[in-house]
Amino acid sequence: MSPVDPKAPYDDNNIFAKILRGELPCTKVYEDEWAFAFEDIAPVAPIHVLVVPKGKYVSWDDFSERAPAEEIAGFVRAVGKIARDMELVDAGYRLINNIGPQGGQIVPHLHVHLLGGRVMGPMLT
Ligand code: D5M
Repeated sequence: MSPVDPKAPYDDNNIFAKILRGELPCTKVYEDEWAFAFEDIAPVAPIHVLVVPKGKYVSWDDFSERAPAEEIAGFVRAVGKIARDMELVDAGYRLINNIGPQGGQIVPHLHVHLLGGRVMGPMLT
């Protein structure tokens, strides 16, 4: 897949849109009014979950500009709740949000990678 253009219009046929509509399978770990979370297909840590907003947003820029405050709060709270539910708070965990071509974003639906279950390296590359 090619890198995401963060300014491109939302593509209703992207993989995560299909997962949200139930058209593609996933291993679901959480769902509420604002967020949906499932296991990453290519995990890089013992716990590697993708958390996506239910709304149609490509990038963090798009989300922070267009989403109502209630939706932003709901999504952020969901990320925190998933970390608590997975008992990651004491050990710690890492959140990664790849945006656009230089950010390494491949799937054009905003998503947060939640990584846990091992010691992370000191720096991102
Ligand atoms: O990363 C996109 C991430 O999405 C990457 O870690 C693989 C993952 N992926 C791709 N397809 C699937 C399906 N079908 N299920 C679960 N996970 C998937 P980024 O570079 O941040 O855009």
